[in-house]
Amino acid sequence: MIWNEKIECAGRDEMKAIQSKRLIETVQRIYHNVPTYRAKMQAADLVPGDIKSIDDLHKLPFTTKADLRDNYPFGMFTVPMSEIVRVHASSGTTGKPTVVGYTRKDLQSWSEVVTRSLCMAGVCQHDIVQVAYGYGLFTGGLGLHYGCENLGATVIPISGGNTAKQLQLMEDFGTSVIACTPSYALYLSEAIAEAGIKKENLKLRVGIFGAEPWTENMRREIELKLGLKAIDIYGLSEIIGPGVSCECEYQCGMHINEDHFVPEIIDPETLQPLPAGERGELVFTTITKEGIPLIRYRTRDLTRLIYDKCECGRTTVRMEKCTGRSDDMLIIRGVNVFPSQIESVLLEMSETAPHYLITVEREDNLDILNVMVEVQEQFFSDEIRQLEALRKKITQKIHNTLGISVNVKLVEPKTIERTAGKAKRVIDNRKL
Ligand code: DLL
Repeated sequence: MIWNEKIECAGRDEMKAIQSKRLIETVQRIYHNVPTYRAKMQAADLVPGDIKSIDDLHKLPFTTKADLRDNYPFGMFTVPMSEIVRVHASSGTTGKPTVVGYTRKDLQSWSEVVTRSLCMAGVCQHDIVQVAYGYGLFTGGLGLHYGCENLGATVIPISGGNTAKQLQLMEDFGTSVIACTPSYALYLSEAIAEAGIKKENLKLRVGIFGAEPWTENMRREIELKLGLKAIDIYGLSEIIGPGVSCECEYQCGMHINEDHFVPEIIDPETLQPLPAGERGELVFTTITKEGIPLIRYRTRDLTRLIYDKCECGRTTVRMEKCTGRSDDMLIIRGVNVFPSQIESVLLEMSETAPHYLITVEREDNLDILNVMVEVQEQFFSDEIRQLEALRKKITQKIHNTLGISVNVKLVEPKTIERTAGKAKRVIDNRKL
C-alpha cells in the first residue's frame, strides 16, 4: 500500500517543482523571521530573491547543532510561541539539549511521513503496534504513536524499558508490529527465549527499528530470532524525528520523504556537494516546517543517496544505511551522548582530573557505557568508603546529565595514558 501515491511516485521534474516552490517560501520565511538566518544570508551576500529554484540550494549557508545551541532554547523558531503546540529535545554537545518546536501543521506533516513509513514497512490498520521507543522529550515514542493512529493501526503506547511487561503485552495483546531500537529488539529476543515464551504464541511480523546505526548482520539476527521483517527507519529531532526516511518491503535503502526534507551529500572536510551516488555527510533542508525550518542542516551522518528505480514503485530518492558519523557522537541505547558532556561533568568537580576514558561494550545486546576517571591526588584515599562515595556522586551527576546509567571506575592519578596528539577518549568495542 502506498500512502500518498501522487507524491511518493511523482516524476523527478514534478518533485523538483514541488521542492522549488516550497524552498522559495521557506527562505522568505526564515529571512524575515530568524535573525541568525538573516545574518548568515547577508554574510553570504544573499537575498531571498536569489533563490529561484531547488538548483540554488547549494548557495545557501549551512546550519549546525552549534547554531541551535547558540539560540537555545527557542531562538531559531520562525513563529511566535503561541503557534508552537509541542516541543521535543535531544542532547547537544554541551549540557544544553537541542530544542525543536512544532506547529499544528508540523505535527500533521510528521504524522503523514510516519504513516508513509509504516506503509512502506507493510504495516496496515489491522496491525497492533507496540511502541517501545521512549516517550517524552525523545521524538521516537510520540512520532511513531501519531503515525500509527493516523494509519488506523492499534497502538500500545508502552514506551521503552520494563521488559517483563513488554513480553506480557506482546503475548496477551497479540502485538504484530514492534517499534524500538534494534539493540533493544535483540535484547527482547533474548528475554523471550529466557522467559520460555514459544514463538508460536507471538504474532510479531514487522519491526520498525531505528534511532541508532545497525548492520545487515544484526538485521539477519533479529529477523531470525523474532521471526519478523526488520525495517530500518531513520530520522533526527532537528529535522522532525522518525520518518525522515524508511525502508520499503524490498529493504534496499530508505526512501526519503523528499517533498518535506531535501537531501544533499557533502564532503565533510571541504563542505562541497558531492556528485550523485558518492558517500559523504548527509545534509537536509526542511521545506514545509513552520516551527523551526532548517536550511542545509549538517546531520553528521555518513551515507550515500540511491537514485535507481525501486521495485516497490516509489520514485523518491533512497539513502543507504548510515555507516557512521563525522563527529564523535555516540548512540547508547538510542540516546545520543557526546564525550564532551561527560567531560564537563568531570570538570565541574574538584575531586576529579579532566582525564577520562570512555569504553562502550555490548553485553547481552545492551550497550554498556564505562567511564574511567582519574581522581585528583589530594582526594585519592586508601579508604574504600570514601572512594565509593565519590564514585556514586560522579555516577549520579553523569546520570543526571545524560539521562542514562553509566559504570564509573575510579583510578589513581596519572594512570590514564597521555598522548601528545589528539587524546583518545572513546573506545567503542561494539561490533556493529
Ligand atoms: O533518533 C529519531 C528516531 C527515533 C529515528 C526513532 C528513528 C526511530 P535523535 O535522537 O535526534 O533522533 O538522533 C538522531 O540518530 O543523526 C543518527 O545519527 C541516528 N539515527 C537515527 N536513525 C538511525 C538509523 C532520533 N535508522 C541521530 N540508522 C541521527 C542509523 C540513526 N542511525
